[in-house]
Amino acid sequence: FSLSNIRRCFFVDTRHLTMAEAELSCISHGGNLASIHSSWENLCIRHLIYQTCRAYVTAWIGLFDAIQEGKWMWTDGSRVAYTSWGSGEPNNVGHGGEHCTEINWGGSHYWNDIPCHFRKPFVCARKL
Ligand SMILES: [Ca+2]
Ligand SMILES: [Ca+2]
Repeated sequence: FSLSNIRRCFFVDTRHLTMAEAELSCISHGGNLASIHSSWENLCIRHLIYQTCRAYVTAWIGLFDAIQEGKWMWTDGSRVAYTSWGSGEPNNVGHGGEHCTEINWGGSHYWNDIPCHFRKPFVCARKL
């Protein structure tokens, strides 16, 4: 689907990797971890995860604040204009902080910040 006239192809990888490993995998396929810029895109990506995994499993997206706490950035360099944090998130409460983001938090449309070394499936996006 398209975003601001930028067409992108999305794909879900079901391997459980750390956020950095997931991003490097997306890069090796010519993309980045998915950035999300509207509730519509959030919905579409959740649908794609459901189609692939038969459940709304939690998965990495490309949002991180590892460079400076509270300064959220997308790995593809796009501007952070939309977020869907769950209630009380991002809370940065994990041991060593929480600087990476999972989608489908609680099986719902919310996001949660979690430690980047956790292993999760992930969603890549590549510009067409
Ligand atoms: Ca953080
Ligand atoms: Ca959190």
